[in-house]
Amino acid sequence: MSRNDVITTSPECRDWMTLHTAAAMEGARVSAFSMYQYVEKNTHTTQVPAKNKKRKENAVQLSKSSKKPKRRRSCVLDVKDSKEEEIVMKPNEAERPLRSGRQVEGPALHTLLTDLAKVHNSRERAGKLFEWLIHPVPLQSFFRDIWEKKPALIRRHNPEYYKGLFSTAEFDRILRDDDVQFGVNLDVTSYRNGKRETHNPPGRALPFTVWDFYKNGCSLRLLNPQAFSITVWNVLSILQEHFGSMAGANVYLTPAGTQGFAPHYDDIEAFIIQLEGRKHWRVYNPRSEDEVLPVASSPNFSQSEIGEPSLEVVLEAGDLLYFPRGFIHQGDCLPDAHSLHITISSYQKNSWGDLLQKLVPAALEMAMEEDIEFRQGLPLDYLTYMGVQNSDKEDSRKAQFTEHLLSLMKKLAKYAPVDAAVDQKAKEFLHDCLPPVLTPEEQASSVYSAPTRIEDGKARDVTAHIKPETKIRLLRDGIARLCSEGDAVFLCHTVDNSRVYHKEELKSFEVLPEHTDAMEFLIHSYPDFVSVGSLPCDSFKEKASLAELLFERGLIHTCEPLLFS
Ligand SMILES: O=C(O)CCC(=O)C(=O)O
Ligand SMILES: [Mn+2]
Repeated sequence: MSRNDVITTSPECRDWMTLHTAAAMEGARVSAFSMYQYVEKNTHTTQVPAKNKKRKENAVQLSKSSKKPKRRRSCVLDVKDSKEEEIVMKPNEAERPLRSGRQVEGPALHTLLTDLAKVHNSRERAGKLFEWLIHPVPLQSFFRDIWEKKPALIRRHNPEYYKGLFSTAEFDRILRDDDVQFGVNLDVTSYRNGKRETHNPPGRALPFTVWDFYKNGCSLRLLNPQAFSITVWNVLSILQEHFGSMAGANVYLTPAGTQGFAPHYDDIEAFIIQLEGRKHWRVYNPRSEDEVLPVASSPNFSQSEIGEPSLEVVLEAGDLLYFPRGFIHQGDCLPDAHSLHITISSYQKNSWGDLLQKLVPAALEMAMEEDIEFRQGLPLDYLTYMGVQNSDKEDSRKAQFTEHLLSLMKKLAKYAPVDAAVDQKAKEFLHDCLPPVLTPEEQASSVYSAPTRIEDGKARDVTAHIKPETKIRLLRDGIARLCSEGDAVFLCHTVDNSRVYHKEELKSFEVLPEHTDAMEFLIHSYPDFVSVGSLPCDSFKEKASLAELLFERGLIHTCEPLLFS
């Protein structure tokens, strides 16, 4: 370990370490000395199995590197320790609290969400919520220095910081009140003596059984807490707008002195939020370039496959640990404390490569349609000199073949329908999105507060009075998008999505030609309210019919509550 790799702890931390080390040493399972240190160990090499030779040779003259990844120095930020703040914060990027007053102690979550509900622009609201999550690291430096690059620990010394997000009591309430199914919504797991097991019985996860598993040392993973907890739903539905990519979550409850999962890496950016108790975490750098920002999660690893951790820490309630996809991790509970954490995730399949996966086939389709060179036949004999079985053969035709192929690939770029491919990504995102949790104001000024149309078994005529001066806007910035399908234009939206991932199809409806300009105008006007009269349609009838349609579908709200009669 080089001298620079050691990040010193604050004096408070060292006292705390001494105090707790003795307690930890009594525990049989955990290495007490390493447990309470913040240490970076980057000098260890881990053996990676040799790659399949043929796989490399299959690439068209493109060599694939299997180099060790660059050293990644994780970030430790102790909010009480100004020296460590300097690791990630420039002096002029000082604290930017959401609210005035004390800065280290964030406002309780419910107060924060109430305050955020008053933020006029939903995108700004999303940014502020993310700022709160990673506070006091400024947004800009997080995305510049940490995101997708290295782990970061924010040690807060404030067990209340994330209070209200989720709790063991809420877990119990959910098991009692909701239809939680083993294997679908809840996993019961253990990792003992290097063996990872799942213990899910069939059927509904009733608390009586679930807590018995827990008592016997099993971990519990609640797979989609957003479906059961309004707060988690609210937080994720706001954050997804900041990421422009689905925000998901899992909750993990682990009994004292146990571990529930084997070492592994995930295919998402992970924000581990410690809610209750403590957990000892070990995080390991990706083992090779191939495993940096991987496209899929790993299998379970054995301890001998992963080398030494680059970050080892005990998370306390209120702390945040971030690591990018590809960083192997494992967490275990100390003998004297249980742990409850929620992992908020994003950026699954949201890379340039994922966009290219949409773009390249579409470009090829266009090129084949428009360019005869792409339709000309392959050489009669190309199978005799190309392909893996001929890879060691010397043949002058090979160079000619690859050269022509590369010239076509270059040409392909000219046909790339970039906007259409981005729209494909956008549609997938809209489908992945959680529906918005409406603020009281949004609720009061949208269709959800429209008067009932049924009285004493009789349907009533209720008319919404949409006038030229009625001011409207989309409910949220990210809830709808215009997409073209052949000659037709559709409005895809999130408002009817389910809290359960992909339970519903992507929702959309066709936008009439006389409404498309107005729809675009409305989308681009956000966050401003615009009067119905200002919509670019030929007649007020057309303007009002679009406003009515969007209101009825719950996509817009009005500046002032509408009048009905
Ligand atoms: O808590 C654990 O044992 C594992 C949790 C985990 O893998 C995660 O949060 O991504
Ligand atoms: Mn994980």
